[in-house]
Amino acid sequence: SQSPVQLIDHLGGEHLREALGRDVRAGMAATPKWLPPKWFYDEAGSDLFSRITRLPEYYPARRELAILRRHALDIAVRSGADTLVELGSGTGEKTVLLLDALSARGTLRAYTPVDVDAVTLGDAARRFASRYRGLTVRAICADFEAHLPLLPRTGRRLVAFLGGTVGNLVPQAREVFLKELRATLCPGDTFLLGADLVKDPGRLVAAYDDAAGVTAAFNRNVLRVINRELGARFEPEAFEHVALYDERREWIEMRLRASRAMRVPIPALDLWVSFAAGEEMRTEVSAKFRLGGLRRELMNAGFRVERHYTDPTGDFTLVLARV
Ligand code: AVJ
Repeated sequence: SQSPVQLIDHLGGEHLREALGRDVRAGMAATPKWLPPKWFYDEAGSDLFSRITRLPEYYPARRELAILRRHALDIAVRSGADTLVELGSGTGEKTVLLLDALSARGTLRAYTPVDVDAVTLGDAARRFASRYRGLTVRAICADFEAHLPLLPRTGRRLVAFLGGTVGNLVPQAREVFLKELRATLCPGDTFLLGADLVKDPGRLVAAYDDAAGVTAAFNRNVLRVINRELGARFEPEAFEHVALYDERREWIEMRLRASRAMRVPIPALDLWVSFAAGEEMRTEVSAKFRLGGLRRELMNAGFRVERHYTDPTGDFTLVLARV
């Protein structure tokens, strides 16, 4: 017997196209140009990201899984949650570990995955509904920067934000996000945050510039999304993948570099965008953290940090916090 699956779509109809259009218009008018990383994740982009998580250079996914394998039960016990809310849930590879732990405790009732990619979200929702008998799956297609106040407030919740995705937010946006999230939580709710830690720049850059070129394809995918949704005519192959580590700001930046001068039409925005040869636009920031700084950011947003779990190599950390 299949458990109930509910799909709530905050990015349906014209919403996605409008939000993308606003971001592209703002980003293409800026100097340097930029695009927000959330638009990597259509179905193809989600698949490419899954492939990234299996690359030898991309250590964060493996480290986080190792931490969860070891500590998911402790997290489940401390949270006491009956509802898992997962921001940026993707294909849900690590979700299983949390759901298994919560279900072993006998408290699990509901899973609320939240993701911008409706296809991947629907697949994951159905998969989890058939795997866990009696689990209510409430899948929410939404942008966690825009739609936090719309998340359901039922149950005692463990909100998980894994993979280091918090690093996609620059410090100012992170502060806003953490405060907003804190405001949506109730006494008894817990927050589990995964963050990639500062380390040797060589390893960091390799993780974002893999030998097989999967990250390069992922990076260029944002141009395909814009072509499809806004009728633009970017030539993805005319842009080179760039990954660099900014040592001062302690973040990875991914960029797309125009290999020659170009003018690109974006009909839905009634816009032509010019690129000089060699011009770079920023497509992602992936911030790397230090434990002290992360704790401070959480405390500053009104969280109480209960525990942190770091893998033996010190590459990655999960922080469990309460309101
Ligand atoms: C999904 C945001 C955690 O920043 O490491 C992987 C995305 N970008 N390779 C990250 C990503 C390039 C990833 N997050």
